Formats: sequence, C-alpha cells, structure tokens
Amino acid sequence: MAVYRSIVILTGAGISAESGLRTFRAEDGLWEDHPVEQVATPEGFARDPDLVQRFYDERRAQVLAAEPNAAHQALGRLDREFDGDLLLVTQNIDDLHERGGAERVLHMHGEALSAWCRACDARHPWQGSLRDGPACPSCGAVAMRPDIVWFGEMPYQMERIFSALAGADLFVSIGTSGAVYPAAGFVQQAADHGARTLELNLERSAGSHWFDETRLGAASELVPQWVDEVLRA
Ligand code: BV8
Repeated sequence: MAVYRSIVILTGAGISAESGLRTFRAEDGLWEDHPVEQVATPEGFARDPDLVQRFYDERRAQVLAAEPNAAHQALGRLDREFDGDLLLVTQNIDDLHERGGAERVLHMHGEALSAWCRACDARHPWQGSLRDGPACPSCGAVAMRPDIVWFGEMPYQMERIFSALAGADLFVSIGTSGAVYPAAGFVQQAADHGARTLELNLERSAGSHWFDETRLGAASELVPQWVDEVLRA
C-alpha cells in the first residue's frame, strides 16, 4: 500500500445504513414515500412547510436514536492516527461521523441537528421539533427551517472541497450511488489532479467507471480493512 499524504473521503447514506438510517434510492429508500420535489426543494417548502418540517422532525429523531457503526468508528481512528492532510466530506445530515470520533468532517448538504433562521441568518444546534414554529433564540422571529441543502441550492463550503480535491493524492468514496451533483463529480476532479481513486460500496455506483479500484461489500467490513491498510503503510 502506497504512503499517502493527503486524503479526501466522500461518504453517502450507505455508510449509515447499518446504523438503521434509511438510504434514499433503495427500494425502501426515503425518496420512495417522500417525493424529492415535495420534501427536499425550496419550492416544496414554500408550498407545504408543515409537510417538510414534519419530514425533517422525523429524520432528526431517527438521527438522535441511531449509533455510529464500525465504518464510522474506523474513520474516527483514521482521523486520530493519520498525520497527513485529511478531509471527510459527507453528504449525510446525521452526526454519526462525529460520534464515531472523526473531527475533520464537512457536511456539504447540511445537518439534521441544526436549525437556520431565515430572518437573521443565524444557525442553532437543534434537537427538538421545528414544526410548531419555535422562535429563533437570536432574533425571536418564527422563521426557522432545517439547515439542509435542498435540490437547486448551493452545497456548503464548495471552495474548501475543491481545494482539498486539488491537493489530494487519494480520493475514497464510501456508500454513495453517485447520482447527485456536484458530489458525483468529485472523483473526476480528484483524478484530473492525479489522485488515486477508490470506491467502497455495496454495489457498483453510477460513477464506478471513473475509479481506479472498486471494492464491493458492506461499509462496516470494507472501511475498517481499508483504514488498517492505510495506517499500516
Ligand atoms: C446544485 C440533503 C448548483 C437533503 C441532498 C449536473 C447534472 C445533473 C443534475 C445536476 C447537475 N448539477 C446540479 C444538478 C441538480 C441536482 C442533482 O444532482 N440532481 C440529480 C438528481 C440529477 N443537484 C443539486 O441540486 C445540488 N445543488 O447543484 O447547486 C451548483 C452547481 C455547481 C456547483 C455548486 C452548486 C444540491 C444537491 C443536494 C440535495 N440534497 N441531501 C436530505 O438529506 O434530506 S442529496 C441526497 O441524495 C444525499 O445527500 C446525497 O447527496 C444524494 C444521494 O444519496 P446517497 O447518499 O448516494 O444515497 P443513495 O440512497 O442514493 O445511495 C446509497 C448507496 O449506498 C448505494 O449505492 C448503495 O449501494 C450503497 N449502500 C447501501 N448500503 C450500504 C451501501 N454501501 C456500503 N455499505 C452498506 N451497508
């Protein structure tokens, strides 16, 4: 195993599946019984805010009830023991990476346990419901929405992600179907900058052909194995 000095990891819903959190596109996926355009677009929120707030109140409760699995813990160990540059970019809104011990984490699609006040733009750690219109702790306005990046909205910290991809010598994608952009394009950007690219997923994704190597299996098995290899190198 080569010695790497700068790693970028992208994770998706598949890494949290074994913690009991539903993925999006599986036959029992979230989008099956919640049409994306209704619950994950600013237009859907404007049309029926109660439906959207209820959807994310449920997701928030599921996140609080979930526990990190062996894949999250292995990435926590990598973050503690890898002395090179590391950025763990997640599309997930759960906090299982942090509870698994990782610190160098970036939530590009937002966080379930955060509320965003549309009146004063403040963001607040939030574990309760937003459905019954709580007042903003900063400005008192009743204008808080889930701190989530919906379709058609700009993902968070794209500059930081692009510069990490430009300097990476290894890009690893874990538990994502590669169906949503700009995240699905990161492998090409990393490869264009000369990085080695590795995919760890239950099944081949829409972007598998872009990767130097694809390992198929459950994240709770593949990720601890891969972390051992990197830290042993
Ligand atoms: C934007 C938050 C402008 C909400 C989410 C280019 C081409 C075409 C379309 C576009 C394009 N550029 C932009 C678009 C539009 C759109 C888009 O991509 N549409 C798709 C549908 C075609 N993108 C946007 O609107 C984005 N914004 O583009 O702004 C811009 C442009 C350029 C640069 C900057 C900005 C915003 C998208 C974000 C939307 N919000 N989530 C919420 O969570 O409720 S997206 C949501 O779905 C997830 O966050 C994730 O990003 C995405 C995909 O889900 P996955 O995580 O991959 O989950 P999925 O179920 O699909 O797959 C799970 C995988 O895990 C499977 O492969 C399975 O095999 C595997 N698995 C399952 N179990 C396991 C496992 N693997 C291992 N172990 C297991 N146990």
